[in-house]
Amino acid sequence: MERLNTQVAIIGSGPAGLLLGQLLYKAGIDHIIIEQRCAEYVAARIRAGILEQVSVDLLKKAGVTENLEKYGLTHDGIEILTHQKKYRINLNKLTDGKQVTVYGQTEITKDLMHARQTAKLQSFYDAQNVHIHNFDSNPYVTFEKNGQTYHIDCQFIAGCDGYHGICRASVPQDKIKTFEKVYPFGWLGVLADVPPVADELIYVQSERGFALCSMRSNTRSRYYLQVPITDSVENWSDDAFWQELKNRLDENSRNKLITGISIEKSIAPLRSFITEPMRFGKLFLAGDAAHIVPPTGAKGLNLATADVGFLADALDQYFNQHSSKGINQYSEKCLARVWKAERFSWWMTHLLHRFDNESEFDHRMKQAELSYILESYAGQSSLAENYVGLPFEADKKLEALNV
Ligand code: RFL
Ligand code: PHB
Repeated sequence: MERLNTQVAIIGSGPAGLLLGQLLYKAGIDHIIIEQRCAEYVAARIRAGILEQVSVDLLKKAGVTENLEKYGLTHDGIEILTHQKKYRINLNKLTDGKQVTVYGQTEITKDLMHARQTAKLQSFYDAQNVHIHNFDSNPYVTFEKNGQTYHIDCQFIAGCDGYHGICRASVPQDKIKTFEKVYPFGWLGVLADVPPVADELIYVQSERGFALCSMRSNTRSRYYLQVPITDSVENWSDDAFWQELKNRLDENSRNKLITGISIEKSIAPLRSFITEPMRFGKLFLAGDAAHIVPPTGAKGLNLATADVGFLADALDQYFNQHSSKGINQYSEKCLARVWKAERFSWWMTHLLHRFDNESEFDHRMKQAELSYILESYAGQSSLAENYVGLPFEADKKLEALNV
């Protein structure tokens, strides 16, 4: 058995684990990443596309924005299409100058992995039988790789191992509470090397179901269709996908749509899920290990980076300023943000998707709510404020009203 020692053991090398590693490195904190998959698999996974400004700022702090600054596309608005009518949400004007950045999670992962390699930081990929132990007192991690057993003693464990990981599952049932909503549909996603149908994202509400026109660059598009959860990718030829997307678009977009061969096609289930608390002694959960949002609000990756930002600060305070304040506040601070992002993602999902079991009354209420949101300045402002990412500080305009 090989025995190692580090300050923080990070389980999982998704964006949460990798970004945490880079922020800890910048703060001079020793850590090791343990990942069950191979590096090539991790670098190739296709997922999120939209970054809030706070996520971009954190990546900047981690020193990994060279490519993002070169290839990321900043967007000042999004469009919502309903009943053949498009509404532009001017994110920039409605939020006093904020924007979002289109830059693929795949690219972020590659940039972080590259930075890690350059700094010669220690990672174990292909780790089998990963287990965490004693996180109430003297934590350690065990795993196997190439027939060798490893034992890593550490002061803290960061559970960044996603929704199906072992960290959350290792917490005794009576110490944890979870909240969950599973939706009766999924998103069928297609990636294709064709120019996007429009300069900005289009969220589509239609009687045939939700659709989303997104992108990764000016030459690579990402499109999604709401499909029943029982559906499978094999039922969808490329032609069938493009035809159904056209069916859900307005005439102008339909005519402009450029189709092509899909380079990736998959169905993602939609789920809302929250874990309370997010700290268990010397174990911290971060990112999808602690919470899942349906992708409609583009919040999953952004929540993961926000958690990791809080955790890196807390560990910096602990190791470099000998203060436990940050680690004691970690769970509460994250959850305050998590619940609001969960609410927004649930609400966007509810508003824009077709629910087959909806009563006529509920359906009409939803249409009325959508009309209100899209036709009122206050309504659009609320959507925009949430979409670009809620501020970390108190609302100054609201405070000014109460003096
Ligand atoms: P990840 O990315 O799942 O990484 C977890 C890592 O842990 C590893 N692991 C283990 N390692 C060691 N031992 C074990 N026992 C382990 N078990 C698991 C896994 O192999 C993996 O490498 O979680 P993380 O880092 O928390 O990152 C979360 C994000 O990936 C996720 O929230 C986003 O992709 C969600 N998401 C979006 N978020 C956004 O902010 N904006 C978007 O536009 C957006 N679009 C999306 C999305 C997610 C989607 N899908 C596929 C659900 C679009 C889609 C379609
Ligand atoms: C994406 O480009 O993958 C994407 C964009 C916006 C979302 C979800 C996914 O709300």
